[in-house]
Amino acid sequence: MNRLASSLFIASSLFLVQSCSQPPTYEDTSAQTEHTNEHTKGHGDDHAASDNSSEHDHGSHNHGTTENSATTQAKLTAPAEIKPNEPAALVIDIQDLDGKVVDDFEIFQEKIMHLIVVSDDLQFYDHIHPEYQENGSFEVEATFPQPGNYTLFSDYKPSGQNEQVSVLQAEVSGNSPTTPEVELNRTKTFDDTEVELTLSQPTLKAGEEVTVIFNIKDKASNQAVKDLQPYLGELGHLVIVKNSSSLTRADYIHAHALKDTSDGQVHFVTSFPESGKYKAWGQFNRNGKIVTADFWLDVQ
Ligand SMILES: [Cu+2]
Repeated sequence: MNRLASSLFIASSLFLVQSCSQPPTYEDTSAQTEHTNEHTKGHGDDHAASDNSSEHDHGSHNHGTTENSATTQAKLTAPAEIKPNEPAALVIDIQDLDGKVVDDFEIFQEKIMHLIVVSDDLQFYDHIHPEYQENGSFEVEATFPQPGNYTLFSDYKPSGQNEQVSVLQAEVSGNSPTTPEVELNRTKTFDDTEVELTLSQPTLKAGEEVTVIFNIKDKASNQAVKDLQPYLGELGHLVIVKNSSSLTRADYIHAHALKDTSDGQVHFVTSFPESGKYKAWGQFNRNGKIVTADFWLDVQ
């Protein structure tokens, strides 16, 4: 009970700090209100079930759709004040919809939890991996580069259940910078890597399946890269977030790379639930160095 008391204390102090601007932001906004009494808990093989579970999911794999309703919720405990560029210790507690601790998870894509951190203007992206402690509690240090609001998509798989995406929010103190314009460039350079994005359709339409192709070249040689290695068990990962005033689970899409494509090409199949502007971040592993290639997409 000690731990509960301290986290309640921190949560309530966070509420005080943030209550002037908006509703308490430490609550997971993705959990649905319907309560499930049947909380099936898988039984322990100590997360040994790593890659098998994701093996069937390759290809199109949208979490952004409403295919499964939430069976869990996440609570974020953050420092009362988060400052730009100072590592902040975050604690994420996973509970069922009745508030009971969920403490049995499966590893998927090589990790027990994937945490995608974006600034609400979608300029900043980070993909980090909280460490499991005990009693449903995960810890990670995150650094937020600029003042403003951030959304954290916490992706995990309670044993025997569907993968869950819980949405958390954090606020970084200071004056938010003005939002840069949305650019729709299709070729961009990321350090020594040049990436061209091509799409199977000339116009992206809501609800239509599309293949998103990253053509990855070495900048110096201008040749397709031949040094791509698996990243978290796959040729690449693609996260897409819809530009919205307040981000929810429905704004989050995570697609996995198709297999067996030619050198320097990584294909993803996905679809967009609604029209609007989206930001896409493809992540690839060039011989141990992770390249994050981001592009804006305009969906009609
Ligand atoms: Cu991850």
